[in-house]
Amino acid sequence: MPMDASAQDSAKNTRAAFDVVIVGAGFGGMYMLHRMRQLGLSTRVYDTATGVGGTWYWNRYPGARCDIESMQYSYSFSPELEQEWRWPETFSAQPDILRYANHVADRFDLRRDMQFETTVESAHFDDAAGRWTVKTNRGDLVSARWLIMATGCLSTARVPDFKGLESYTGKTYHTGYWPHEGVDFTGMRVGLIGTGSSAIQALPVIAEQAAHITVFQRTPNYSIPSRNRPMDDAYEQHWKSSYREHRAKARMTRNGVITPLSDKGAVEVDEATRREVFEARWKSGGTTFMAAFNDLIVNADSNETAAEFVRQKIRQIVKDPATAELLAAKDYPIGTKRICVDTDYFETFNRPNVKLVDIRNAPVEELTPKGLKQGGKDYEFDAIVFATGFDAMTGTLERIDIRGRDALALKDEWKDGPRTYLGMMSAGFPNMFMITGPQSPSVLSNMIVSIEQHVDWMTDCIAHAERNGVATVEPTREAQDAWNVHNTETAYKTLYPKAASWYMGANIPGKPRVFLPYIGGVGVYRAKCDEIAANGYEGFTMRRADAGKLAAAK
Ligand code: FAD
Ligand code: N01
Repeated sequence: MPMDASAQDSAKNTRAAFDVVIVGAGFGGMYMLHRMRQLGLSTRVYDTATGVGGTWYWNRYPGARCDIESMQYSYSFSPELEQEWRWPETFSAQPDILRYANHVADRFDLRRDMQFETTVESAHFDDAAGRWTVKTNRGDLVSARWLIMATGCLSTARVPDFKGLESYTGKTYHTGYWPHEGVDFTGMRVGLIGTGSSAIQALPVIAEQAAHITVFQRTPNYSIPSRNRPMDDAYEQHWKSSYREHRAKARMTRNGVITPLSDKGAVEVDEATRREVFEARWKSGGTTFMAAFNDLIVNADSNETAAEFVRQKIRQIVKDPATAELLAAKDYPIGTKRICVDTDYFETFNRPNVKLVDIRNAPVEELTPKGLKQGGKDYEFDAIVFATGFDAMTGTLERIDIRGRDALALKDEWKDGPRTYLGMMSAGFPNMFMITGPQSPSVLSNMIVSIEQHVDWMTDCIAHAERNGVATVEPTREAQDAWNVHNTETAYKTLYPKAASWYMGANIPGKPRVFLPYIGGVGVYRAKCDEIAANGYEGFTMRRADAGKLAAAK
């Protein structure tokens, strides 16, 4: 992994002033840096990691793979990059996406403005100066006019605070902080906790190596086979020959992905037709299963037909009926936790070295020196894998001591859930943008599409401010409140709030139960953001350095 030279000499920047500080060197931070350079702004990027890639740097667990097709999960900002890069598979594996991120960093010479192995600990806004003061764990104390949080939605992995965690003497791993050198599970007795997307991808691969693996499941998940395959040359050419049109189309879809979306509801057709449609989607594979009908996330009856179809598939695949029944999710609608995509997940439970343990009513009691105790039984493991997810969307931001006007703490402002305007800015925190922040489409979309949309919009806004002598940009409380109401109302028109998911903050004890992403759709959201900009940044207050208001909120 190429290491940034500047990481060695962070001391020289200890008191530097930049136009822009970006926190995070994933796809969001990388593209933002590229755009800020185009504006001629001096920029510094910090990341805790030793290299670029964010999610794809950290999540190196076996089987890690994208659930958006490779031709779509990639940057669109450079036609040359689009043409020259070749993806080996239809759904890219983590090492290929990380290679791509490194290629982009090289191609656009991004590393010279990046400082790795550096965690931003605090960011305080100085009202008088109209600047942010940013402190890192390496002693840097820098200031910037613009602060961009490119910190990611799923970047703070969480191990539940199991009693006795420290007493366990075997190896522990979290899928979100996987060792770079990989892990050889050969001959090991492994415990896997969690059955979300990460576990669903990791299990089949680990099971091939391990002597035995015990999977502890609290909630079963719906998963669709990915049908991943080597990239077909003709398919690649089809995309590359008209990338501009494809990208333009993807930007206006519901979730940033071009996928054949039915114009019919599931309950509008007869049972035989429905089965045929689901069967075809199951055969072609991937998240597109949820687009089989246009009402699956709003109509409980329609949703149930899709859920039951998947349950039947599980019953056909898994030979032991009791295990199949445990794996078949029944008490929340399909798709309201992120739909999973797998390669041989359910099939893996037919292996003699794999055992499923239902812990819904009998949680893990404690970790012990040799393993763990659950349901009154002691299990011994050489390694325990936590696939227990993330403190999503707000967790990473709230771990940084962010203080806006009058030392207002973001954590306090958000104690009942995030409060943002468009998921991009929060009132009281001038000049601080959040790429794919809470209450934006973010995790409900092809995230590269959403990242590019945010970065481009923010770049235009910053350019507008720079051109017009604007010192601070900040949303009004009224606009923010209206967006919060809209975000919640939109979510409650769907079935999503019915699941205890991380979208609702339900996976973190004590986290407020509010729907975190914006579900109105990528295309709708983009049009709204564009309209706001065209109307002179409606809902934002822009102040000149002399405190005169340039554009008041409407
Ligand atoms: P990230 O990639 O999360 O990067 C954020 C960076 O900020 C990290 O490198 C982190 O170290 C750094 N950072 C955070 N806080 C600090 C701090 N205080 N100081 C310094 N650095 C900090 N999305 C899809 O669209 N399709 C998929 O198939 C898909 N698969 C995924 C699979 C996994 C396992 C996970 C976890 C996520 C997946 N996602 C997927 C979502 C994925 O996070 C986004 O697609 C995208 O990579 C996010 O890029 P980002 O730059 O916004 O954030
Ligand atoms: O995390 P998760 P993830 N005791 O939160 C269980 C993206 N992603 O890393 O459901 C026992 O989904 C928890 O149980 P429950 C994608 O957006 C994409 O798998 O809360 N179990 C659950 O089973 C995804 O949604 C891909 O009851 C405990 C699991 O741990 C997001 O990242 C691949 C527990 C956590 O599942 C997060 O996925 C990977 C406890 N105390 C990730 N605490 C693709 O395929 C938690 N669990 C593209």
